Amino acid sequence: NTFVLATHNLHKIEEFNAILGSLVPGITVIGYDGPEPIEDGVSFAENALIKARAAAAHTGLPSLSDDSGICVDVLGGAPGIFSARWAGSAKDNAANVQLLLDQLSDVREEDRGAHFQCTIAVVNPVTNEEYVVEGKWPGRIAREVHGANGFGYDPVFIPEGYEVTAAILDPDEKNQLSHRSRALRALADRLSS
Ligand code: ITT
Repeated sequence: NTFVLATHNLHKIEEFNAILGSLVPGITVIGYDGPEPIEDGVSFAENALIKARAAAAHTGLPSLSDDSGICVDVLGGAPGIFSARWAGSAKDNAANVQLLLDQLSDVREEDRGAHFQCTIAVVNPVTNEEYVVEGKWPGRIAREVHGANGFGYDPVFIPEGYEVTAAILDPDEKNQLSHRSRALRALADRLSS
């Protein structure tokens, strides 16, 4: 019941461990710092599979990956798979968030809808099994950054049913609601069936 988690994003590892611990007793997720493959897929699922296949090939162990991002309605689903590098090739989170706020500066309240998406790929090199599961978290984009918890676009994402950003929520609350927790619940169902 040991899986390699193919990510270089420490926030994802933290959230995986916090969520999975209670969901799938006995599962162990270990980090993987092998070479980063080129993510040239055109969808979350393709990129998630690229990362999990690379880790599986490198380690010979069952591997997981997380490809995620924020999809903004009025931008036709962008930044989407480009969320980590929205403002340029460096993964500069403050610049990414600022660019998104600037792009939406003239957009009215009712048109600021968005969702987070998380796609998790599972690649088992022993059984040759591969699949993806996904989770979405609906909400809208705030007018300015608020809050210090979480990571990425959390300071500008107001979850549906809330008036504060995901970065104001405490980590436990985010982990009950988030796209990542929804995808991990789908994974837990799959693993137990
Ligand atoms: P790995 O590829 O190494 O896993 P990464 O951060 O580059 O790390 P992605 O290509 O999947 O991963 O980009 C995901 C980006 O989407 C991430 O950098 C954030 O900007 C955003 N994102 C994903 N999940 C998020 C969350 O729960 N809260 C806020 N932002 C999130």
